[in-house]
Amino acid sequence: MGREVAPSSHFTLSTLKRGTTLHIIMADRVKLHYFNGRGRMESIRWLLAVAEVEFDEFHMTTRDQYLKMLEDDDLLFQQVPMVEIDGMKLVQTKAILNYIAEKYNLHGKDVKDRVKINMYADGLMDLMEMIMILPFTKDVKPKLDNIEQKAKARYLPVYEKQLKDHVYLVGGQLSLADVLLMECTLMLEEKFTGILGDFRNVKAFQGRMKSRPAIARFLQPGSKRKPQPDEIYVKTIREIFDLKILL
Ligand code: IBG
Repeated sequence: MGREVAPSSHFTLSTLKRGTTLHIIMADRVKLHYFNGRGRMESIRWLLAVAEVEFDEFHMTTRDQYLKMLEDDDLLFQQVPMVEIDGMKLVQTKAILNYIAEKYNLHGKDVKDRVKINMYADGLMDLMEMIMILPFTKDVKPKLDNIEQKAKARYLPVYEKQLKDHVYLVGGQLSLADVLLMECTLMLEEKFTGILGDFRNVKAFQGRMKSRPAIARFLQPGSKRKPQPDEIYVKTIREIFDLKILL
Protein backbone atom coordinates (compact mmCIF):
# COMPACT_ATOMS: atom_id res chain seq x y z
CA MET A 1 0.00 0.00 0.00
CA GLY A 2 1.27 3.49 -0.82
CA ARG A 3 1.96 5.92 1.91
CA GLU A 4 1.76 9.69 1.41
CA VAL A 5 4.32 11.76 3.16
CA ALA A 6 4.86 15.50 3.08
CA PRO A 7 8.51 16.38 2.49
CA SER A 8 10.22 17.00 5.82
CA SER A 9 13.76 17.49 6.93
CA HIS A 10 13.18 14.96 9.74
CA PHE A 11 12.22 12.21 7.36
CA THR A 12 14.77 9.71 6.13
CA LEU A 13 14.24 6.79 3.81
CA SER A 14 15.11 4.40 6.63
CA THR A 15 11.83 5.47 8.28
CA LEU A 16 10.03 3.38 5.64
CA LYS A 17 9.44 -0.36 6.01
CA ARG A 18 11.07 -2.41 3.28
CA GLY A 19 8.79 -2.75 0.25
CA THR A 20 6.68 0.33 1.04
CA THR A 21 6.00 2.73 -1.84
CA LEU A 22 6.81 6.32 -1.10
CA HIS A 23 4.74 9.10 -2.67
CA ILE A 24 6.16 12.49 -1.88
CA ILE A 25 3.57 15.25 -2.33
CA MET A 26 5.32 18.26 -3.76
CA ALA A 27 3.06 21.29 -3.54
CA ASP A 28 3.32 23.47 -6.65
CA ARG A 29 5.15 26.72 -6.09
CA VAL A 30 2.99 29.77 -5.72
CA LYS A 31 2.69 31.79 -8.93
CA LEU A 32 2.03 35.52 -9.04
CA HIS A 33 0.54 37.09 -12.16
CA TYR A 34 0.95 40.85 -12.37
CA PHE A 35 3.26 43.48 -13.83
CA ASN A 36 6.89 44.01 -12.95
CA GLY A 37 6.07 46.60 -10.33
CA ARG A 38 4.49 47.14 -6.95
CA GLY A 39 0.84 48.07 -7.47
CA ARG A 40 -1.67 45.90 -5.68
CA MET A 41 0.59 42.85 -5.77
CA GLU A 42 3.27 44.29 -3.51
CA SER A 43 1.41 43.57 -0.26
CA ILE A 44 1.03 39.96 -1.39
CA ARG A 45 4.78 39.76 -2.05
CA TRP A 46 5.41 41.18 1.43
CA LEU A 47 3.12 38.69 3.10
CA LEU A 48 4.59 35.70 1.28
CA ALA A 49 8.10 36.90 2.12
CA VAL A 50 7.22 37.16 5.81
CA ALA A 51 5.57 33.73 5.71
CA GLU A 52 8.76 32.48 4.03
CA VAL A 53 6.85 31.07 1.09
CA GLU A 54 8.81 30.93 -2.15
CA PHE A 55 7.04 32.13 -5.26
CA ASP A 56 7.53 32.64 -8.98
CA GLU A 57 6.42 35.73 -10.81
CA PHE A 58 4.89 36.09 -14.26
CA HIS A 59 5.05 39.66 -15.44
CA MET A 60 2.65 40.86 -18.10
CA THR A 61 4.30 43.26 -20.50
CA THR A 62 1.82 43.38 -23.39
CA ARG A 63 -1.92 43.72 -23.88
CA ASP A 64 -1.89 40.43 -25.79
CA GLN A 65 -0.71 38.60 -22.67
CA TYR A 66 -3.61 40.11 -20.75
CA LEU A 67 -6.09 39.18 -23.50
CA LYS A 68 -4.72 35.63 -23.48
CA MET A 69 -5.42 35.36 -19.74
CA LEU A 70 -8.97 36.59 -20.35
CA GLU A 71 -9.38 34.09 -23.17
CA ASP A 72 -8.14 31.28 -20.95
CA ASP A 73 -10.65 32.33 -18.28
CA ASP A 74 -7.88 32.81 -15.74
CA LEU A 75 -9.22 36.04 -14.25
CA LEU A 76 -12.57 35.84 -12.48
CA PHE A 77 -13.25 39.59 -12.77
CA GLN A 78 -10.88 40.28 -15.69
CA GLN A 79 -8.43 41.82 -13.22
CA VAL A 80 -5.05 41.13 -11.72
CA PRO A 81 -3.47 40.47 -9.18
CA MET A 82 -4.00 36.75 -9.76
CA VAL A 83 -2.25 34.18 -7.60
CA GLU A 84 -2.06 30.47 -8.32
CA ILE A 85 -1.89 28.66 -5.02
CA ASP A 86 -3.03 25.24 -3.80
CA GLY A 87 -4.61 24.41 -7.15
CA MET A 88 -6.68 27.62 -7.25
CA LYS A 89 -6.48 30.78 -9.33
CA LEU A 90 -7.23 33.49 -6.81
CA VAL A 91 -8.10 37.11 -7.54
CA GLN A 92 -9.13 40.08 -5.36
CA THR A 93 -6.18 41.35 -3.35
CA LYS A 94 -7.86 41.23 0.06
CA ALA A 95 -9.19 37.71 -0.45
CA ILE A 96 -5.71 36.59 -1.47
CA LEU A 97 -4.08 38.27 1.53
CA ASN A 98 -6.64 36.75 3.88
CA TYR A 99 -6.08 33.26 2.48
CA ILE A 100 -2.31 33.51 2.89
CA ALA A 101 -2.66 35.05 6.36
CA GLU A 102 -5.04 32.28 7.41
CA LYS A 103 -2.83 29.56 6.04
CA TYR A 104 0.37 30.81 7.66
CA ASN A 105 -1.04 31.77 11.04
CA LEU A 106 -0.89 35.50 10.40
CA HIS A 107 -4.60 36.09 11.01
CA GLY A 108 -4.91 35.98 14.79
CA LYS A 109 -6.16 33.28 17.10
CA ASP A 110 -9.92 33.80 16.90
CA VAL A 111 -12.70 35.59 15.07
CA LYS A 112 -12.34 38.75 17.17
CA ASP A 113 -8.61 39.00 16.49
CA ARG A 114 -9.38 38.47 12.83
CA VAL A 115 -11.85 41.33 12.52
CA LYS A 116 -9.42 43.67 14.31
CA ILE A 117 -6.60 42.59 12.02
CA ASN A 118 -8.86 43.26 9.05
CA MET A 119 -9.78 46.73 10.33
CA TYR A 120 -6.14 47.70 10.77
CA ALA A 121 -5.23 46.08 7.46
CA ASP A 122 -8.03 47.74 5.48
CA GLY A 123 -7.12 51.19 6.84
CA LEU A 124 -3.59 50.66 5.56
CA MET A 125 -4.84 49.38 2.21
CA ASP A 126 -6.95 52.55 1.81
CA LEU A 127 -3.93 54.73 2.54
CA MET A 128 -1.57 52.74 0.31
CA GLU A 129 -4.06 52.81 -2.56
CA MET A 130 -4.03 56.61 -2.49
CA ILE A 131 -0.27 56.52 -3.03
CA MET A 132 -0.44 53.70 -5.57
CA ILE A 133 -2.68 55.55 -8.00
CA LEU A 134 -0.59 58.76 -7.98
CA PRO A 135 1.60 57.86 -10.98
CA PHE A 136 -1.56 57.53 -13.09
CA THR A 137 -2.94 60.92 -12.13
CA LYS A 138 -2.29 64.52 -13.04
CA ASP A 139 -2.01 67.42 -10.63
CA VAL A 140 -0.15 65.30 -8.11
CA LYS A 141 0.88 68.02 -5.63
CA PRO A 142 -2.52 68.67 -3.99
CA LYS A 143 -3.13 64.92 -3.88
CA LEU A 144 0.19 64.36 -2.13
CA ASP A 145 -0.65 67.09 0.38
CA ASN A 146 -3.98 65.43 1.07
CA ILE A 147 -2.35 62.04 1.56
CA GLU A 148 0.22 63.49 3.96
CA GLN A 149 -2.49 65.23 5.94
CA LYS A 150 -4.61 62.06 6.14
CA ALA A 151 -1.60 59.92 7.06
CA LYS A 152 -0.69 62.26 9.93
CA ALA A 153 -4.15 63.07 11.21
CA ARG A 154 -6.22 59.97 10.47
CA TYR A 155 -4.08 56.86 10.04
CA LEU A 156 -0.73 57.06 11.86
CA PRO A 157 -2.27 58.16 15.19
CA VAL A 158 -4.31 54.93 15.27
CA TYR A 159 -1.21 52.74 14.94
CA GLU A 160 0.83 54.95 17.25
CA LYS A 161 -1.76 54.56 19.99
CA GLN A 162 -2.09 50.80 19.62
CA LEU A 163 1.69 50.28 19.58
CA LYS A 164 2.15 52.33 22.77
CA ASP A 165 1.88 49.22 24.91
CA HIS A 166 1.79 46.43 22.34
CA VAL A 167 4.60 44.78 20.41
CA TYR A 168 2.20 43.68 17.66
CA LEU A 169 -1.01 45.35 16.54
CA VAL A 170 -3.38 42.53 17.46
CA GLY A 171 -3.45 39.57 19.84
CA GLY A 172 0.20 39.62 20.90
CA GLN A 173 1.37 37.93 17.73
CA LEU A 174 2.57 38.86 14.26
CA SER A 175 -0.25 39.29 11.76
CA LEU A 176 -1.20 40.55 8.32
CA ALA A 177 -1.85 43.97 9.90
CA ASP A 178 1.77 44.25 11.07
CA VAL A 179 3.11 43.27 7.67
CA LEU A 180 0.97 45.89 5.91
CA LEU A 181 1.94 48.54 8.47
CA MET A 182 5.57 47.82 7.74
CA GLU A 183 5.01 48.13 3.99
CA CYS A 184 2.94 51.28 4.41
CA THR A 185 5.39 53.10 6.70
CA LEU A 186 8.21 52.52 4.23
CA MET A 187 6.01 53.86 1.41
CA LEU A 188 5.12 56.93 3.47
CA GLU A 189 8.76 57.65 4.27
CA GLU A 190 9.66 57.44 0.59
CA LYS A 191 7.12 60.18 -0.16
CA PHE A 192 7.36 62.25 3.03
CA THR A 193 10.83 62.18 4.57
CA GLY A 194 10.73 62.19 8.35
CA ILE A 195 6.96 61.63 8.53
CA LEU A 196 7.40 59.19 11.42
CA GLY A 197 9.16 61.86 13.53
CA ASP A 198 6.01 62.42 15.58
CA PHE A 199 5.19 58.71 15.73
CA ARG A 200 7.92 57.14 17.82
CA ASN A 201 6.06 53.91 18.59
CA VAL A 202 5.47 53.29 14.90
CA LYS A 203 9.11 54.07 14.21
CA ALA A 204 10.23 51.65 16.93
CA PHE A 205 7.87 49.00 15.53
CA GLN A 206 9.44 49.50 12.10
CA GLY A 207 12.88 48.91 13.63
CA ARG A 208 11.71 45.67 15.27
CA MET A 209 10.16 44.47 12.03
CA LYS A 210 13.34 45.25 10.07
CA SER A 211 15.33 43.00 12.35
CA ARG A 212 13.21 39.92 11.58
CA PRO A 213 15.34 37.76 9.27
CA ALA A 214 12.64 37.23 6.63
CA ILE A 215 12.01 40.97 6.45
CA ALA A 216 15.71 41.84 6.49
CA ARG A 217 16.13 39.52 3.50
CA PHE A 218 13.17 41.05 1.67
CA LEU A 219 14.67 44.51 2.17
CA GLN A 220 18.00 43.47 0.66
CA PRO A 221 18.72 44.40 -2.96
CA GLY A 222 18.00 41.49 -5.29
CA SER A 223 14.89 40.33 -3.39
CA LYS A 224 11.46 40.19 -5.04
CA ARG A 225 10.51 43.54 -3.52
CA LYS A 226 9.77 46.02 -6.29
CA PRO A 227 11.11 49.56 -6.64
CA GLN A 228 9.00 52.70 -6.72
CA PRO A 229 6.97 53.07 -9.92
CA ASP A 230 8.80 54.57 -12.89
CA GLU A 231 7.73 55.70 -16.35
CA ILE A 232 8.12 52.25 -17.88
CA TYR A 233 5.79 50.73 -15.30
CA VAL A 234 3.15 53.39 -15.89
CA LYS A 235 3.43 53.12 -19.67
CA THR A 236 3.20 49.31 -19.56
CA ILE A 237 0.06 49.34 -17.46
CA ARG A 238 -1.55 52.00 -19.62
CA GLU A 239 -0.88 49.91 -22.72
CA ILE A 240 -2.06 46.65 -21.20
CA PHE A 241 -5.37 48.13 -20.12
CA ASP A 242 -5.71 50.53 -23.02
CA LEU A 243 -5.92 53.41 -20.54
CA LYS A 244 -6.22 56.76 -22.25
CA ILE A 245 -7.67 58.87 -19.50
CA LEU A 246 -5.89 60.36 -16.52
CA LEU A 247 -7.50 59.66 -13.19
N1 IBG B 1 -10.62 44.84 -6.27
C1 IBG B 1 -9.55 44.33 -7.09
C2 IBG B 1 -8.41 43.83 -6.23
O1 IBG B 1 -8.26 44.35 -5.11
O2 IBG B 1 -7.69 42.91 -6.62
C3 IBG B 1 -9.10 45.41 -8.05
C4 IBG B 1 -8.01 44.90 -8.96
C5 IBG B 1 -7.59 45.92 -10.01
O3 IBG B 1 -7.96 47.10 -9.97
N2 IBG B 1 -6.78 45.44 -10.95
C6 IBG B 1 -6.34 46.24 -12.05
C7 IBG B 1 -6.91 45.60 -13.28
O4 IBG B 1 -6.73 44.43 -13.52
C8 IBG B 1 -4.82 46.19 -12.14
S1 IBG B 1 -4.09 46.92 -10.76
N3 IBG B 1 -7.65 46.38 -14.09
C9 IBG B 1 -8.24 45.89 -15.30
C10 IBG B 1 -9.69 46.17 -15.33
O5 IBG B 1 -10.27 46.01 -16.42
O6 IBG B 1 -10.29 46.53 -14.30
C11 IBG B 1 -4.26 48.60 -11.24
C12 IBG B 1 -3.95 49.55 -10.12
C13 IBG B 1 -2.68 50.01 -9.90
C14 IBG B 1 -2.41 50.88 -8.90
I1 IBG B 1 -1.18 49.43 -10.99
C15 IBG B 1 -3.42 51.30 -8.12
C16 IBG B 1 -4.69 50.85 -8.30
C17 IBG B 1 -4.96 49.97 -9.31
